[in-house]
Amino acid sequence: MREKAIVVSVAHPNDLAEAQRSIDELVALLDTAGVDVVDVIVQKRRRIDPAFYVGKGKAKEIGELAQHLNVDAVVFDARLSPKHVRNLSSVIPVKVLDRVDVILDIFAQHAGSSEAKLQVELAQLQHRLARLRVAPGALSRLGGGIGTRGPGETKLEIDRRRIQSKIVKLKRKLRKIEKVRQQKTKQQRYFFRVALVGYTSAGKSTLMNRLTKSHFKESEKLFTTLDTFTRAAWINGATILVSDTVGFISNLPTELIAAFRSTLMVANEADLILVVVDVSKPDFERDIEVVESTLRKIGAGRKPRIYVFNKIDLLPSRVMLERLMDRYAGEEVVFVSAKTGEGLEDLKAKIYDYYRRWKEGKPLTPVSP
Ligand SMILES: Nc1nc2c(ncn2[C@@H]2O[C@H](COP(=O)(O)OP(=O)(O)OP(=O)(O)O)[C@@H](O)[C@H]2O)c(=O)[nH]1
Ligand SMILES: [Mg+2]
Repeated sequence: MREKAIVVSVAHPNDLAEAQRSIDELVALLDTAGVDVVDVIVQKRRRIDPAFYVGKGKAKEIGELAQHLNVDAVVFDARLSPKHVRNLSSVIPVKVLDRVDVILDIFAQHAGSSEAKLQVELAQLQHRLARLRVAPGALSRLGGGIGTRGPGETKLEIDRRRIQSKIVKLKRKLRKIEKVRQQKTKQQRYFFRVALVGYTSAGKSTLMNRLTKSHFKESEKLFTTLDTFTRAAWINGATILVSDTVGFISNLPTELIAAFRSTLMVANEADLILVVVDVSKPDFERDIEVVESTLRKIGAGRKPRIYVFNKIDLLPSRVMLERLMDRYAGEEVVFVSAKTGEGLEDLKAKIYDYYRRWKEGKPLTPVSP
């Protein structure tokens, strides 16, 4: 059954467009998590309230509205501090959640492999532990549904010491899995390795399926892929290993980056990174920035890369495509549609170029857009 929620955002008066973009993304995240947004409240202020995030009066108002609209949760488009959660929960009679809770919830619902499940559980426990320090009351009345789902026994685990010992155990299990993976990557280093990275829903899995003739799940929902899959592609007779990876998003919770470290390492170990970008989004350049900063965080900032500007079939006109091509002329950019197949031959030719240089032992110089 779908839940209902109110979304709350604090917007700087000079940056309303950015706030709206972020709200739209949060609404899409909530939709993926199974939650309908029945109202959006935007409060314009220059800085957030240190105690109540939106200010106490506003928080009370939101609490009343939540009751009136009979919603299951109030979701703040932010990363709330534990203190915010505690104070807000004292005046809002339903679940108080933030962007991190929503992303963690989606990850919990989509985790398939045992490794992904362990990684999500670890991230959730760490997130919960941080909250517990200040807001134990707010947690105990979470109930069920969004914000409370977990792949393991985490559900209503609220005892700090048990959480801590669980974290230790999870980390140990994950290290074991990582060792096995490292063993595998050692065997793979004789091949040229390409990693697909990019914003969530950019079309990484669709491209992966095209390049390697596979059938991994593609979906308009966010964070469909949480595991790393590697398959071979044959380009001009060369065997090239292609890996699909978990998507990025702005403000990807640090807990998740830490927990998914070994999954994200695939980008680090690759010889070449394909940054897949959905150029049908008007603000795709922002997505590129997010991807770049995430790559830096995981230590892959200097890897050679090709920018794969995807979904060109969705651009409103050919003129628009040509304008984009002009703007990026001379850059390491290929324009494709993973859906129609347009541009894929260009992409393969480019990948092959890198492969040849790698094979000849020539350095693959990093590029920037
Ligand atoms: N029109 C169009 N749609 C595309 C194209 N490439 C991918 N899509 C669609 O975009 C959506 C997301 O594609 P995915 O391949 O699942 O994206 P992803 O990057 O793997 O996303 P996550 O795994 O969720 O991070 C799907 O509905 C695809 O069918 C394209 O070139 N054109
Ligand atoms: Mg995917």
